[in-house]
Amino acid sequence: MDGELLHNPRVVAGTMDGFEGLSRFRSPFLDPLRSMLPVAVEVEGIPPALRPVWADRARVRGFLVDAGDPRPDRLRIACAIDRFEWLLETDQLDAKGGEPAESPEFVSMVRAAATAVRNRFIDAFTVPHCLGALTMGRRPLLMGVLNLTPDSFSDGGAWAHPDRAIERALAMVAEGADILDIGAESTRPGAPPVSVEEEVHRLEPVLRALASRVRVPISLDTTKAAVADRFLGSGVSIINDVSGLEFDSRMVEVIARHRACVVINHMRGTPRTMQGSPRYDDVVADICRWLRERLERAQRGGIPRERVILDPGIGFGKRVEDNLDLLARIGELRSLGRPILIGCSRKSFLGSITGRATSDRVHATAATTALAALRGVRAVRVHDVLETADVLSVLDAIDGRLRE
Ligand code: HH2
Repeated sequence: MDGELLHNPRVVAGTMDGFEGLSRFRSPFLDPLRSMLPVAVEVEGIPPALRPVWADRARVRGFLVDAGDPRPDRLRIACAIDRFEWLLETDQLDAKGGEPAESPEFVSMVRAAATAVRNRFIDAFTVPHCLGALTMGRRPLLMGVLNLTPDSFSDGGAWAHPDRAIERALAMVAEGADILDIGAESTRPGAPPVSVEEEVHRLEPVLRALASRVRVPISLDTTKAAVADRFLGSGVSIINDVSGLEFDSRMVEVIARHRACVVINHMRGTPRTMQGSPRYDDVVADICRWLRERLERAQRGGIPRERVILDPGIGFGKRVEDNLDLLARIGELRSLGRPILIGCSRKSFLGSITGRATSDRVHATAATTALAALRGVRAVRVHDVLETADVLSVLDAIDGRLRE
């Protein structure tokens, strides 16, 4: 098996912790000072009986090693960023005159860890979609939510009439949305499914009107290949599939054929079942592994990885503490080497913390937006566009001082 899939490497600690977005260092591979700083990578899939042997081999190779994790297949290895990079660029782990050869499995693990470090420091992405490309950098893109549903958890019914929906879409663009995310089936816990015909019926007038009227890319929040196929190419250029390409076996083919961009979102079960006692071993590691597998599957199905955005699915089959762990450790997902998008907007875990109703969670959402921006998330999906644009503008202005 491919080393990255087997070892699920994640950069877990180092120079990037805390409010790293305001670090004065630029890309470590351009900035020699930063490249000397240490990072730690956690890997899984270590044969338990070999863990002490691999730990010793890693120490000989100049790594700091923590082999004390109670989970016997895990290891943490740390060294300077530039040494990880050097290991990728050279064949220094392969046998050299006199040195004992490392086992291919060990080499594969170290290479996987080094790839995670390289991925972790990607500063900007260009993500092609059907009608152009998204530029995703230090200032996260703002994805404005438009639900054409009677039953969405926070704005159900508000934009169900096409005229109101179109007005709201244009207002969101004026307020600073970089992408519009339009959906016609609620994914709130317990939501009943909607037929293809009903979904198309809700979307048709709004997407037809917006296709020629908005300059920003339109993302379609759907899990149905038939709905995606119907609207890709007529204004829609991104598919936001909250099921992570799970629900409809034709979805990958449709996205690949249209050369669309896709948001792969993590969900456990279905909206009807997802909140039934969700449990994870290690929520961040588990979701990182899940996203890695879906990314691989998408690539095998003909969607180039350059067109994939990954989302841990805040609130989709997660307890409050799972959502908080994901946010606290969101930077680990950057080890996947793809832009991360998150959607915390008005969600119930914010209500659990603040005690506020859905319509009164704009400040709570803003806190998650600020955290996401500082931890290197590349897009935020929100209902309150104007307020979020202000949060991002202030952060960007401060960050800009470091670039001068
Ligand atoms: N959250 C919702 C819907 N779609 N897509 C992505 N990629 N990430 C998310 O976190 C996400 C999403 C749920 O929010 P909302 O659309 O407001 O509610 P509903 O699903 O009830 O329409």
